[in-house]
Amino acid sequence: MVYLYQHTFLQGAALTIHFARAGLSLLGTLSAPTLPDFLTTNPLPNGYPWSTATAATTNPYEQSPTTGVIRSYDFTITRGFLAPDGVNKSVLLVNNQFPSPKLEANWGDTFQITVHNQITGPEEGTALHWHGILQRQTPWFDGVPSVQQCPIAPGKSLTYTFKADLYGTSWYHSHYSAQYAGGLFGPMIIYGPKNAPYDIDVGPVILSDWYHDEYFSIVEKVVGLPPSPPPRSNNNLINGKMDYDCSLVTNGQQCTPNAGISIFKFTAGKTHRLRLINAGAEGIQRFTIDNHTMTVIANDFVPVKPYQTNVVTLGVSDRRVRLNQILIVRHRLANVPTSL
Ligand SMILES: [Cu+2]
Repeated sequence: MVYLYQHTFLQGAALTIHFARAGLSLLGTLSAPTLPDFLTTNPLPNGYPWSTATAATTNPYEQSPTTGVIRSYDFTITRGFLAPDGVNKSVLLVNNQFPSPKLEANWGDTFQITVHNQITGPEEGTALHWHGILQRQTPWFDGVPSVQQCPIAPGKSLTYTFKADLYGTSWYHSHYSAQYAGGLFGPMIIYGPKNAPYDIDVGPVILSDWYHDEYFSIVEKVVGLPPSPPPRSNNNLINGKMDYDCSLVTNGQQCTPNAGISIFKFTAGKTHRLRLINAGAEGIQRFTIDNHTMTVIANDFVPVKPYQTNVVTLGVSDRRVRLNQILIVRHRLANVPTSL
């Protein structure tokens, strides 16, 4: 279990960002864009992509609008070397990024995501799972290999087409082996009706445990004979970044100290929405902000009656597959606005 108590929150002032690690996404930097209320490159009947539907009058699990708008993405998955916390290691990248790129749509749009498997050194199959999506009309695009699809073979491609039938914050990840513990995950934001007011959408805050060993060696240990419990993670990343004490590296891995932590910009007096995601393989996360109370407004893809708390617990283990897919679990998400 991993607990999280480290945050850096800055108000306004310009800062030097002291990491320059090609391949890391803009998430957790001052260049990360805030998010809109919804995407506007599409029809807006009655002022909204979803017309007159509201959180109070619609159960998205029973009905969703159909906008007819296609959101196309092109993903190329490769291996690369990256040092998210200063420790250089092999990771899986989408379009050369870690965490993988953000997916965005309005409620009722259709995602169309073409995935190219260019994983080499070694080659592996892959498949992407769109966490929380109902896939009512497209169960074959749920992305679990050997259940709904064959893995995408090395050098091959597959286009996933499915409706953004729920709204809120979620994520996607590889469902093949333990590839997502090797970095193959990214945020998925579906804009929908608000059930609580806020001023600024800060966007994804991805919490993830992090292993310096290769994911395949972890799988080998956990499913080997005799099986051993999952190893403890080495670190805990926020938006794919964290510092690490290089004196703890004993296996010869390259380590650069003070790699740099994620930075978020807040405006005093405004209410901010944080989209918390536990994208970890094993660790439960507890999220707090020193001296602040947060209001939880949604859990997974479900808007909830807002309630206040000073700690949000995000589990990864609602369901766990322990056959040949250790570290493949279901994950809880939360959307948290907080006033600063
Ligand atoms: Cu998932």
